[in-house]
Amino acid sequence: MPTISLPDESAMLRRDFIYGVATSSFQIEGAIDTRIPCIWDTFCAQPNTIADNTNGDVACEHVKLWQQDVEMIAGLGVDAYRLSIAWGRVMNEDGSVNTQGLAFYQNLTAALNAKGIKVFVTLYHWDLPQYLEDQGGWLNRDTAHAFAQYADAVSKALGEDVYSYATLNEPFCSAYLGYEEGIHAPGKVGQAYGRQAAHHLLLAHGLAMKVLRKNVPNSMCGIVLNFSTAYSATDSQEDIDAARMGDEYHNHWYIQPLLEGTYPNVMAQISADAQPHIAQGDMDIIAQKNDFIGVNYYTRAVYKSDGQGWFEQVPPYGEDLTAMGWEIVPLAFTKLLVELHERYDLPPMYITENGAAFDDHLVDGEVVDKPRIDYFNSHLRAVNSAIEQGVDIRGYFAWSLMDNFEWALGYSKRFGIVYVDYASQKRTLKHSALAYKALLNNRLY
Ligand code: IFM
Repeated sequence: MPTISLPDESAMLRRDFIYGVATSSFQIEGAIDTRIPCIWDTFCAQPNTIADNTNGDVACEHVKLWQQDVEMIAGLGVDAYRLSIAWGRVMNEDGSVNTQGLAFYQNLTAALNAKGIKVFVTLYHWDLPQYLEDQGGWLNRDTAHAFAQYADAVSKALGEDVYSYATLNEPFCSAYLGYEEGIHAPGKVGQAYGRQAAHHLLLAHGLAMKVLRKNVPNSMCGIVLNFSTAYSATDSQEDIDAARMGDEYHNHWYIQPLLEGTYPNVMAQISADAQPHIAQGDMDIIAQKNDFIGVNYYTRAVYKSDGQGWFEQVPPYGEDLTAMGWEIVPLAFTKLLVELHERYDLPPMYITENGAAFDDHLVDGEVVDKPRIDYFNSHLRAVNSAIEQGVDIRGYFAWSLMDNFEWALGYSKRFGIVYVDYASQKRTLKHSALAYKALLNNRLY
């Protein structure tokens, strides 16, 4: 079986480098009857939104099978598990706390800690309660305040049993895919929507950070951002400018306000009516100190000029693609991390997601997923290379622990290192899980 290996003497072979696996609530939990509806329930119920017409009603039945899943996670030998909390499982519409829902996460956290597994919680991985969307969702500033109340309830209940709290997962996806392109819930389309949603998400992060600082001063608190390293399609000045704009619009739009309290220059190229309304003091709230930044990386983005002073993305080319059609470019991962390090005064970073979907098949009880092992091998080495160049990276989470609901693509794409047979809910460790486990067990010092 192919292996995952790192150079001898790599800092990533030290025991203090944290390895984990990651999931999110809507993608695995199921048990829709024990939480209030969220925007993804509504979105899935609309025609032509999800490739295979599925939804999150059952998913991986994790709410039912969580104890078995904890055993499986522990069996992998990971140091940490990154999960997200379903807002609508712990808060009721009237603002009161759903104690049963909270108890689910308290029990989960306790079980993980009892096995020596650090718990990395993400408070918002896209499942906004529908009643908040009915009041404007992320276009309504009040949602940011509601998020801070929710963060207060969760952090008071779970406290410092949680090693790390991330406020948001990938605000780019919530804002751009959900409110600007409309291919994710809630399916709104418009640049002004996308930009305003992004601003309120960042504001929500800042407001929640203040709450977390008070409630859990010893947990590591921060945010998780996704990046696709920006490349120019050609050496022409127009395309180089386009790549810079694409980079600012999709990547730096989220990190620059957090670390420097300003939006990137590309803001000036957006029409005035699409620019977000920014209230006095917002940028200071957004630019709270973070204990860490989580980086999610999957692929790069290649840009060219649209001929009118703006950018457009070139579809992925070449043969080295995942089942998502995403280019496999580990060098772009190193480039991203080193450039972030050179550009910003960064807190420590965790790679909070990295992985790939491939066309997996369960044959005679085995899933031989060599391409995924190769992906992990090359991308872990890319992280190692960034560390060698001075980037402070403290951990790595494989996306994902198990196959799950891949948003607009439903269950048609499999990202797990564990195969899920959705009919029986049987989990089977893929070869990539065995290779990951072997790497973790072989750490020397
Ligand atoms: O499945 C998603 C996850 O929810 C967020 N980051 C990207 C993954 C793969 O698309």
